[in-house]
Amino acid sequence: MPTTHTELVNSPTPIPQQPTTFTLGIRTHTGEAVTQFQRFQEELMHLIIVSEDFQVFQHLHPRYLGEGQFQVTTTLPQGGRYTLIADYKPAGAKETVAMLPVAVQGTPPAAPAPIAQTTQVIDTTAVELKLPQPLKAGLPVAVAFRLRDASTQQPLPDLRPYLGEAGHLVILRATTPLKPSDYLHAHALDRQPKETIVL
Ligand SMILES: [Cu+2]
Repeated sequence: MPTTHTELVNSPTPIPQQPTTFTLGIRTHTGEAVTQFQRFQEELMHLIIVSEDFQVFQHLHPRYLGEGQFQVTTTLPQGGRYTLIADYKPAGAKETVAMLPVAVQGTPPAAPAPIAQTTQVIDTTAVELKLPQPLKAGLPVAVAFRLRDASTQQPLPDLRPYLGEAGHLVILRATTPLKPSDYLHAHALDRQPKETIVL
């Protein structure tokens, strides 16, 4: 059981391709605002926004307003159902993950078929996923990503840590509605980035 309660204070109805402001309030179960938070991965709150079909994924850092409230403005590209995943650490308590459903006006376009290849090109970077097989539930697994320049196939010369880590990995179970146990956030084993990042 989380020790805090997370809610959307301003319950907006987002419109696709228009900025929306989300205000999140963190309270204790007796209703008082939680006002002390511990920074982790350099931020007080990490907010993942993901569409139900996984076509939209954002990782944002809401601004702390005081009195237990965080605020962020973002633009969601298409209609449909989304989940806001708020990840934060109240001072002296465990990391807390809260799922907040949000509906964006309109319906999403049909999602493309899931990607089956283990290499994807993102901008100019080729990212290759290396997963040991078979995967077994309940056992630790090393997930590796090899990063190369997509045109030259050479290692990237200028990788730097981001938010204090060489790599951040978010894994979500494809299910509706998402629960905190369907969300996993891991970091690279090594602090210094290199060609292959293992998490
Ligand atoms: Cu973050």
